[in-house]
Amino acid sequence: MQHVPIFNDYIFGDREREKMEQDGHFVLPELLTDDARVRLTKSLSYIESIIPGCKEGYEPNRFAAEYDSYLESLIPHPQMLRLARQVLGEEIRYDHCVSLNRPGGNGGIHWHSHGYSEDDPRYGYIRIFFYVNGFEADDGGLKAVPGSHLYRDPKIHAATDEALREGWLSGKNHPETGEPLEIQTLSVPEGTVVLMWTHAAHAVTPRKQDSDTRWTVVYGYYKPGKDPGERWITPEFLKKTFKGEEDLMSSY
Ligand SMILES: O=C(O)CCC(=O)C(=O)O
Ligand SMILES: [Fe+2]
Repeated sequence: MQHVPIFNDYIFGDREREKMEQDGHFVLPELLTDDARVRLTKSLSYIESIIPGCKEGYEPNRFAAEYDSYLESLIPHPQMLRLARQVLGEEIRYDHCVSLNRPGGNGGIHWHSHGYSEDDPRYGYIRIFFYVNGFEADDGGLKAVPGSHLYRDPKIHAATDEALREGWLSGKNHPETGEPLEIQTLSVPEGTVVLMWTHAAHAVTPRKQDSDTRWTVVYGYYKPGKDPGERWITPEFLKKTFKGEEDLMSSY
């Protein structure tokens, strides 16, 4: 199958990998091509339109790639897999594709982290966020805590920045630099891709009432070897095979 490019040129070498290891996330501004942004906006608008009245347990946002062939085509896209492998190494598995559209008035999401292989850092899991039309810090903006991922805590929770500072963050330092852990707010231009290790503490600020929809989709990939837990893939979709990438859907 012909793959239309989705990414502009970028560099992800030793220096970038080191920063990702140190911070827990890495921002690739304006990585998405104009063509990919247009197609993604169309696909994500479609997903959003079919949510009302959808089947419980098989929501279009949670199983986005199963409802839209363009979103599906990105799972084995060579540029997507190259990027995932630049972080995780050669052996990778697909975990989920979830739309994260946030219309005006959307409440964002509280501080949290996710899990995978808590006891063995050789196995990693990343989210690849496509912020199709970007965001401002105070308008559906992603926040993170550089270094928090190194604690490999899958159960970080806090309702506010204050609660996080007084709770989980309190007294914690970056294990490598020794600096106190601090909240970082991001603002990113359209077409930005953000990579994030699964144990990183992150949150999203509410979308302003009169803002347009923030179009976003996330793809999860991991290095196999541990139980990834529940994957948001139906048994039918799990049977899919992608040419040259026959292992991508298997769990281990
Ligand atoms: O909506 C976002 O930007 C982030 C959502 C999130 O926390 C996630 O997909 O894990
Ligand atoms: Fe999350």
